[in-house]
Amino acid sequence: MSTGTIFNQPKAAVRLPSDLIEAINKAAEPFPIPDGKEYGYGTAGFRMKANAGLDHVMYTVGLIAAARSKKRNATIGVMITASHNPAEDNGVKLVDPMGDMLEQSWEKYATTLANTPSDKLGQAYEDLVNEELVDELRQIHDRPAKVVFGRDTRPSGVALVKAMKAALDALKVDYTDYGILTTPQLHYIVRCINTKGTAYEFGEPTEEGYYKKMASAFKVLMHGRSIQGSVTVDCANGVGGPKLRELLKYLPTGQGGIDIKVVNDDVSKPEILNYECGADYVKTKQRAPPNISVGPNERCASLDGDADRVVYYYTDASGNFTLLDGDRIATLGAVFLADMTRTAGIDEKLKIGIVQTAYANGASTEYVEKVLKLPVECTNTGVKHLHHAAARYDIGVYFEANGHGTILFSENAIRTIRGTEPKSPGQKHALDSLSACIDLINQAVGDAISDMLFAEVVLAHKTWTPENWKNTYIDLPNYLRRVEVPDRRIFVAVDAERKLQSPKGMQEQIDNLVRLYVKGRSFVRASGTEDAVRVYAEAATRTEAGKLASSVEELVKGA
Ligand code: NG1
Ligand code: ZN
Repeated sequence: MSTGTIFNQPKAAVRLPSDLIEAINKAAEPFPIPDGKEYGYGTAGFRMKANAGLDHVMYTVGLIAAARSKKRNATIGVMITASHNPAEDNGVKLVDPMGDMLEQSWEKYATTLANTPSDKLGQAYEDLVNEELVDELRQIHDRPAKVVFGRDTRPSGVALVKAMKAALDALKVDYTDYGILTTPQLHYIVRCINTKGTAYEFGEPTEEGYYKKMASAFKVLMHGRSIQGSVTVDCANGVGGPKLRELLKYLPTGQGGIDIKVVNDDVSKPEILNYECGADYVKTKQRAPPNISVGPNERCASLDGDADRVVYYYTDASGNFTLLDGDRIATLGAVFLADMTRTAGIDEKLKIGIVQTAYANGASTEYVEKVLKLPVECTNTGVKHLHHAAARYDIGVYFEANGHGTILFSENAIRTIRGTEPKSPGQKHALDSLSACIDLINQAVGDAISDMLFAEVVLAHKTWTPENWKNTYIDLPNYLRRVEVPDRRIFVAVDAERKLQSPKGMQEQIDNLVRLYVKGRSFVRASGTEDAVRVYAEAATRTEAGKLASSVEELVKGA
C-alpha cells in the first residue's frame, strides 16, 4: 500500500505552517511502523496484536479524529478495544457525531495515514487538509476540534491512549479522556455532547447520565410488572462487568425490579478476558461457559469484551442447551413493538422492519415474514450496513445473529409516540411504554446492557419463560466454519454476501450441493476482520447441516 495515493492534488494548495508539520512528524517519532506492516481500517476499525505497531495507528487516528472533528464541526469519539478478541489484541474505532460509525468515505484516509511512515505524517496530514478541510474561505481547518475517547479494560490501552494524545497535543486539539468505558457508553457520550441544546438532546454526556437514563426508562416499562426469577450475566471478564455492577445501583430490585447475578466480571487478570466465556464463545461453540452453573431453565446472558453484543441461553431439565441469539432478540423486540403500536393505535402511522445479515437463521427470517408479517431485509455483514438500512424504517430493528444490534426510532416515530393524545388508559400505557423504549434502547449503537434490559422487560410483559421464547420458532441446525486459504481476496461475494461472484463457477457448485438438502442454505464470504473465509450452512437436520458445511468447505479449500 503506497502512501498518499488517495489524495488528489488540490488546485490551490493550502500550506500548513512548517512548524506544525515538523511538530506532527516529531511527535510521531516514538511510534514507527514495524517493518513490512500493512494496516487496514475494516468493519471493526483497526484490530491486531497490541504490540505489533498499533501505537503508530493510534497516533494517526489522533490526526484523523482531529480532522474529522473540524470537518463535521462537532465532537468526534475514539474507542480503544478489540471486543471479543483475545487479551493480547487491541484495536480502535472512530465514532461520528451522532454516535454512529465513522462515515465510510473516511475509512480510506484512516488507512492511508496509518500506512504513512512517521516522518511523512505532517505532509500526509496537510494532504488530508487539502482534500477535505478547504472551502472557498479556507476556514475549515481553522475550526476548533474536540475529541473524546474511552478504552476497555485491556492493559495495552494505556500506552495506546498516550500515542493518540501525542498527535492531539501536536495539533493542539482539545480532548477529554473518559477512561474505561463500554463501547456503547462512548457512543452514547459522543451523541449526548453533539445533541446538547438541540431538539434531539440525547442525555447527560456522562457515565452517570447513561445509567440514569436507562434506569428511569426501565422503571417506566416495568410499572406493575415483575420479572420471573433471576438472570445470570456473564461479562466475559471485560469492561461490561464493572459497568453492569455500576448500573445495578440505579435499578430497582424486588417487585418491579430485576435480579441480575453478575459473573465472569474479574478485570484484574487481563489474560482471562474473553477466555472460555463471553458472547462470542457461547455463539460459536453453542454451549455455556464451563464455569457457569445455574439451575434448569434459568436465563443466562453473555456479553462480549466491550459489551456491545449479547446472547441469551438456558439449559433445560434434560441438560439440552438452547441459544437465544441476536435473531431471537430481534424477533422478541419486534413482536413487542408491533403489539404496542397496535394497542397505542399508531400502527398505521409507523412502518416497522427487521434488518438481518445472511447469518440470520432461515427459520427466523421465515417467522418474521410469515408469522409477524413484517418486512425483512438482508444487508452485508457489519453493523454499519444494518444500521443504515434500519434507519429507513420508523421502527428499524437490526441485529446480527451474534448478538450485535439495536432498534432505531425515526423522528416521525418519536413525534408520533410522544405527540399522540391517548384516548384510553390502555392506549396511554402503550404510548408511555413505547416512549420509554426510545430511551431504554441505545439509539446510537448496539448495546449489550441496554439490549439485555429490553429483553428482560419484554419477557416480563409477556410472562414468557426462556422456553416460551424458544418455541416462537425452531432454529434450523447450522454450522459456521472458519477456513484458512492462501488468499481470501479471491472470494468476492455479492447480493448481501449471499452469492459468490468469484472464484468463477463456485456459486453454481454451491447451489448444486444445497439442492441435495431439505431446507438447505449455504454461503461463503471472506471475513472482514480475520485472514480467513467463512462458510455458513444450515439444513433441516444437524447431520445434514454438517454434511453441507463440510462439502462446501471442501470446495473452498480446493479453490
Ligand atoms: P467477519 O470477520 O467479517 O465475519 C465478524 C462478524 C460480524 C461483525 C464483525 C465485526 C460473524 C460471522 N461475523 O465479521 O458479524 O460482528 O466481526 O466485529 O459473526
Ligand atoms: Zn464487541
